[in-house]
Parts: sequence; structure tokens; C-alpha cells
Amino acid sequence: MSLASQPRPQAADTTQALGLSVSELADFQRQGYLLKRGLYSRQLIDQLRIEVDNLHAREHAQPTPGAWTSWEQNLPEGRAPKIRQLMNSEVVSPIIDAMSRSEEMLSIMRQLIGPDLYLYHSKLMMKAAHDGTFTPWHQDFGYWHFDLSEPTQINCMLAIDPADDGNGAVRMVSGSHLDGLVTHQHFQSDSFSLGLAGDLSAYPSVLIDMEPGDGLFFGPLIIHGSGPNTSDRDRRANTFAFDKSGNRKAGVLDPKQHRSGSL
Ligand SMILES: O=C(O)CCC(=O)C(=O)O
Repeated sequence: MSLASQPRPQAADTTQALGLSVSELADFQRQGYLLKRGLYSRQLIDQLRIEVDNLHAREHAQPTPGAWTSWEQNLPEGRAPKIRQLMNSEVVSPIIDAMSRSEEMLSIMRQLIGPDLYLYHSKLMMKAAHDGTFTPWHQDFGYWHFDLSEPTQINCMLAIDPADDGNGAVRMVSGSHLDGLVTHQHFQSDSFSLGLAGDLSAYPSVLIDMEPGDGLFFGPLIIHGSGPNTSDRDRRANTFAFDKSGNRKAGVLDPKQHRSGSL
């Protein structure tokens, strides 16, 4: 099947009702995150996996115009290059693009942000078997406050592969969003160049085991991070970050990023 002919995700692909329930919304407010199991069907994730298979070699040979890739650094000699993160993943995968426009995603974003939405960015986190590196503790707004005014963004991490302790599942510091923005330090890295000091034991955290199709929704002030992938299993995920319209400090919003309500 060609990429262009892949079906778009829609409600029929969903394994459960659209949106968050009252108790899920309360959990989100309390914890700063909410794991929505089965946001998309296994069948759709199987199709998405075909779109991202072999992406390391493909992007290395011929980068997709509009995508911005950072690579794993300091790999052992002779190892093939591995993508660490690929920004603007909607240009690489028609299914990711369709997901960013789907009611499965937007119904929840409207509940958490409001009616007027744009896609701030979509990013593939490839965390390759053996070679995927850790993500330092950080708050997303530690990065985003440079170009966004208020911390109104919501991120959704969609699991493409199963994620657990062995392959570097993300960890959330439950309730940390309630303490506001913390000062971040600079790190030597092409991708995660800002973060908080300390290894994985620095904060009491919840390891978020995920299955393909699960979506982890989290706000911009929750402290989170993840360990390296020391296993022989990839831990691929895509993060979709949305914001309310009119929250940018400067610049004109590209209409291609608009997803709901007014620009
Ligand atoms: O890929 C991960 O484990 C972490 C990703 C993350 O923290 C982020 O994109 O903000």
C-alpha cells in the first residue's frame, strides 16, 4: 500500500469513546498527566509502524524536506546512524499528520486547552534499541517559554512500540506542575539542550508503561524525563504538542498548523 493511500484515522479506528471523562479530567488536573489507553487502534499503529520503519537509513540517505532531525551522538564505531528525534514528523508520515487532525486527538485537546487550537509541533522520538539515549528531567515550558506567552500547551505522547523500564519509557513526577516553572540548565546536546540536574533517582517518579496506541497527555509544567534504551527493542513514540491560538510571542502562525476553531 502506498503512503498516500493509507487510511486516515477516524472515530471508527478508536477503541473507546472520544474525549476524557470527568474523572479522567480530575486525574489530569491532580497529576499533571493522564494516560489514555487505546487512543488509536492497534491496526492503525501497525500501519504507522510501516511508515516509520527504516526511517534512520531513509532520512540519512535523503532527508525529507521540512523535517528537522537530530542524531544520536557518540555511537560505537561502525554503528549505523540513529535518529534521536525528528521534528515536524507530520511531513514524514501521513498517518501522523492525520492523527493531528483527528477527533480522537482534538476532542481531548479542546477539553484541556479550548476551542482554538494549532499544532505547535509534532516530533518522532525514535529511541532506538541499544542506542537510544536518556532524556534529562525537564518541563516542556522550560523550552517553550522563549516563544510562547502562557503555559497553556498540552503534549500527547503516542506509543508506537511497547514502552517499559528496559527500553526507556517516560517517567512523570506526579503533581510537579503545581510548583510552576523551574530554572533549567544548559546541556551539551543537539536535541535536549536544557534540563534539570540529577539522574533518574533525583525525583520520585511514575514510570509510564505504554502499549502501542496509548496516548499520554501532559501539561507544559510537569517535570518528566526518561532513561536510555538498553534493550534490543525500539521504543518509538510521537509527541503532538498543541497550543491555543494567539499565544505566540512573535511571528505569524503558518495556517498549515491550524487544527480547530479560529486561527
Ligand atoms: O522520548 C522521551 O522519552 C521523552 C520525550 C520528552 O520528554 C519530550 O518530548 O518532551
